[in-house]
Amino acid sequence: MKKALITGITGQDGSYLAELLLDKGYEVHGMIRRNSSFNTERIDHLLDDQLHARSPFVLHYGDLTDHGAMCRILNKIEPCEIYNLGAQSHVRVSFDIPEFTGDVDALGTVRLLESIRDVNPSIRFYQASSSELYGLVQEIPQSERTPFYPRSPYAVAKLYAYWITVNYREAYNLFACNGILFNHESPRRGKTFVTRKITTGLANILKGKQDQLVLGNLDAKRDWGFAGDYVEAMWRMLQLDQPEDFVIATGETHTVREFCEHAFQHAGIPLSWTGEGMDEKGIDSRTGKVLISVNEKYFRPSEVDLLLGDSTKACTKLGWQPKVSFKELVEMMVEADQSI
Ligand code: NDP
Ligand code: GDR
Repeated sequence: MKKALITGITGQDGSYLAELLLDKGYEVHGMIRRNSSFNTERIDHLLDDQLHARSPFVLHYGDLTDHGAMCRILNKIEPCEIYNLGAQSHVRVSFDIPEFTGDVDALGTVRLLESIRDVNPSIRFYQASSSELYGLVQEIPQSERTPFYPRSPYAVAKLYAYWITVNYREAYNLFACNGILFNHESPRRGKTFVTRKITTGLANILKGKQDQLVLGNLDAKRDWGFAGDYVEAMWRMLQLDQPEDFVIATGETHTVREFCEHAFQHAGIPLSWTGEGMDEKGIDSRTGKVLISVNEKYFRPSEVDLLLGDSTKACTKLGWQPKVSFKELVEMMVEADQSI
């Protein structure tokens, strides 16, 4: 039985990847952080499944800031694949806690790679790299050959993680791959990321629990896919004969405003817009009620305006393609939040 270790298993992607690997018959191990309250909400159903046991699913306390703990976990479980999904993953928050973000996202990656070198250099390694690496637009669409220009402490930390992964592949012959994943969302997306903020806000408005949704930059364009599709690409990368880096994206881009329009439309509210910049408002066209407004506190000191990925290489070499369209993704998230 193949054994995998996932860091960041309590996050959105960790939960989908754990399901995928268990379905493939893997023994799945996850590294979790000690928390003052429960943080296993996204994987509790897998822990419950243990009672009816399909494949073993085991959690271990550890942290990407703790090299000793990582070495102990690796020695104990002897995984053949490691998926490094753990990170301080919020771009806006990284401006407030840049040093911590660098410690976890950048140095955490080299700590894990060093543990692999120490414990077993034949372990295959997946690094959760990000389209945030592209930052300031150099080229559209963005592919594996597009130059990087990171625009946040998060992206700069992920840039280090990207290159240290490449370096360990070249210097020590490790089987180490970067997946340069564009934004991917789901009903399990953290509620402070814009898509889920919109769909939870909309559900609250419909239930009368919230009057308005307050957002930041409505003009930002993102290439949004479904997280369930994207974890399949991670797994495929580690099954290759040779380690390589891949862009994973849908090849479509939409503004935050378009995401709002489609979400509200799907809930039966036709939106129209008035005003500009900070004064822009999203209005219920039937009643004239203001449902969306803009507040500068959600703006970033430096923004990434446009992301649009070209995943031709993944299509050719991994046989990977996204299955869920933008419209289907928005509708899935709107419906899931309305049913809570
Ligand atoms: P989430 O924010 O949902 O999950 C992040 C995970 O990392 C959580 O399990 C969190 O644990 C864990 N974590 C945070 N700090 C540490 C630490 N110090 N040590 C160990 N674990 C830690 O992120 P996603 O699932 O959305 O993303 C997964 C990875 O992919 C991240 O690295 C992210 O940066 C990257 N990425 C995500 C994209 C996306 O669109 N979703 C696109 C491109 C890259 P806890 O639950 O305790 O907070
Ligand atoms: P992003 O995702 O920064 O792309 O990083 P996020 O959903 O936070 O922002 C997307 C865009 O929406 C704009 N925006 C807002 N964002 C948030 N969070 N809240 C708001 O109220 C709001 N209003 C407008 C943002 O300015 C931005 O332009 C995500 C994370 O998952 C990273 O870990 C990952 O690497 C990248 O995607 C790819």
